[in-house]
Amino acid sequence: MILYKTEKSIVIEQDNSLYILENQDWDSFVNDDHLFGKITDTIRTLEPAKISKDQLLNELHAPIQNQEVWACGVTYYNSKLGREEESRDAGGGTFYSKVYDAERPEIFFKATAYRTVGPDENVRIRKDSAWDVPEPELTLAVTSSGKIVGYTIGNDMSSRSIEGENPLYLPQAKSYDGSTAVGPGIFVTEDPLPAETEIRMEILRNGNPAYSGNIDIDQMKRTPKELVSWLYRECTFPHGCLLMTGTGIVPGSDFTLQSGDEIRITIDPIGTLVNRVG
Ligand code: DO4
Ligand code: MG
Repeated sequence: MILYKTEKSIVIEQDNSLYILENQDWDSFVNDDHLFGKITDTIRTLEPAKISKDQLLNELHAPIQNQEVWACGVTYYNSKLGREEESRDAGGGTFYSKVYDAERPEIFFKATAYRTVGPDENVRIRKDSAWDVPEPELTLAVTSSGKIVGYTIGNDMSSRSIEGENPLYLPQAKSYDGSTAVGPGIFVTEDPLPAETEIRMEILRNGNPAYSGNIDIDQMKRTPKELVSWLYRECTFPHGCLLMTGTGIVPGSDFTLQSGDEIRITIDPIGTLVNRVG
């Protein structure tokens, strides 16, 4: 089942039917260790809504309210290679292979809802950056207690020129207005996603394919639970959080995003997150 957020309601999609919950607070609804069971019980009491999926898709907001977005880095071999390449001249190359092999993962603060956009909204590239990419990432919906109750799609927009100039510039490369996209909804399940779950990204420029890539989540070096346990060691999350699990899709060094590019990230069964570069 998938949970969507609109301006005034929460919408549940289950077996091709949509159910609308009015007057529900997103934070308290989602931050529940028994979310799957709660939704199952709730839709038993409701009639399917008479709106189409297309209508719903036009009204979607990012599935976030007071949650913080955190992100993990260098969790895929491709990301280690990409980071080593971009920071070679700056002498940062060895940090990335060390963190790839270390017990402690790289985890960084990415955004609040204020810097996050939802489906069909514009992401941004920084004006002081020359080399920019989207990072398509499986994103975990985690409760206050540290339980993973669902999955969404995240785009960890990144400035490779700023990150490559000096690893200490990471927060500026990663966190700025419009640097984060999540959605379209939260796929709620009690089971881990299958290992062969695929992340696909397509970038369209003037309607033509400019880049495409894909990776299976079993190429991730760490498990979602492991990443959550590191994040929750010394941080509490009163409303739960969203945790991006890192990218395994790294366009070649000749690729940089341009204004107007359309970024399409698909993870079945979550859906497709579409954003344009503003
Ligand atoms: O170390 C830089 C960030 C890497 C990252 O965001 C990723 O691997 O997804
Ligand atoms: Mg990333």
